[in-house]
Amino acid sequence: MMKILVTGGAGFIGCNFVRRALRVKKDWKIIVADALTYAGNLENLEGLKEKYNDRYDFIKIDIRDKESVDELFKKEKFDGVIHFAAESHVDRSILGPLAFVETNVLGSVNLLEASRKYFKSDKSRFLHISTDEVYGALGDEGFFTEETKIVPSSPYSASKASSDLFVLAYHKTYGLNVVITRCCNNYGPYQFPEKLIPFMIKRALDGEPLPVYGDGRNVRDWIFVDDHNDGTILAFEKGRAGEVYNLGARCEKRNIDLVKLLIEKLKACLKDKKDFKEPEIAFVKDRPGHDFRYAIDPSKAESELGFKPKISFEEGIDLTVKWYIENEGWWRRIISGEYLEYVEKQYGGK
Ligand code: NAD
Ligand code: TDX
Repeated sequence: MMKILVTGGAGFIGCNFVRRALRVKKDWKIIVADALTYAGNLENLEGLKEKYNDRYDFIKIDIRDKESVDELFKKEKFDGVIHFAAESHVDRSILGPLAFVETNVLGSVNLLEASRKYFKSDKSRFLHISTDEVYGALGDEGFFTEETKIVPSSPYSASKASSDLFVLAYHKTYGLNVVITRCCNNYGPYQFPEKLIPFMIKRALDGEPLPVYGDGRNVRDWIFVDDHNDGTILAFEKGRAGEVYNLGARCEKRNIDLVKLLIEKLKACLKDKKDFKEPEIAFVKDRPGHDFRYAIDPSKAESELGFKPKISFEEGIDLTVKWYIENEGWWRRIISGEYLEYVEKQYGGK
């Protein structure tokens, strides 16, 4: 049995990863380590202990706390770490960058230090989940490859880029067995309703206007979360030590087109509900430093790892819209006072 630590496993991508990995990797024991911040939710992992028993465990731990991290690594002797834990929302990083430095930089270095000292063997691997945002913005043309210069724009992406550099330094300096993946924008079930897709669905269901930043022409490259997670497993198992792999599904959309598509999908799903009214789109003040376009070239992951996304955008969006309609209780329960305060600060009651 391989003992794998999954940090941030109670968050959006992490919880989808844990469910998938427990199903397909029958020789893995997964220990989820998560601080349960506003974005982490134990409900996302419900039923796993009962179903997988001694192949699954959860431990509440803050990766900023070096002593607790050291203690965990000393005790468990991991065969691998898959590091999802992070502060992940760009707009929050603009309102308050420090939490991003503490978790994304310091927290990641705490994990690297513990891995270097207490990993079970030289074969134990540290997989760092990074983002295409470290490459900054593209114009109308071109794609991000693994050779693209790192020029992050936001405090969030600067903190992720910084942790990437530490991960690579631990490979060069200490010979730690590391791999980095950089994925494009994910969507799917369990995404916190602050990110574009679930935020717009929530607003539409609540009859509120949909705030599109700037002129809505910014482009994002989208991937269904399960496809990202299949790429994560491949990179963990087949990636070459010290290498970076871009993951993406070649699926660019302008924000405004995506928001209009979501309205159409919601209208189709809710056609029998008389109280659902078509929401208005409100063009609001642009995000400072808003990257114009992201577009991933995933050729290296395709050729070296055999990475191949399976879910089309049409299928993935249908599934996601349906999930948020059917799981209204889930997102209503996580919208706390803190969430309302954040929305007020970010959107000013609009
Ligand atoms: P998320 O915000 O939904 O979840 C983050 C998780 O990390 C939460 O469970 C939270 O409780 C936990 N966490 C935060 N601070 C912690 C701390 N100090 N100690 C322990 N746990 C802590 O994020 P997500 O969207 O699932 O993203 C997961 C990872 O994937 C992040 O590293 C992010 O940078 C990366 N990523 C995300 C996307 C995307 O589109 N969402 C795309 C590419 C890469
Ligand atoms: O209300 C909004 N209005 C709007 O126009 C929100 C929340 C977003 N947007 C725009 C900004 C972006 O161009 O939509 C696009 C997507 O925004 P987010 O969902 O905030 O994602 P993004 O900033 O692209 O970052 C995401 O992808 C890369 C994740 O949050 C990161 O964690 C990941 O690394």
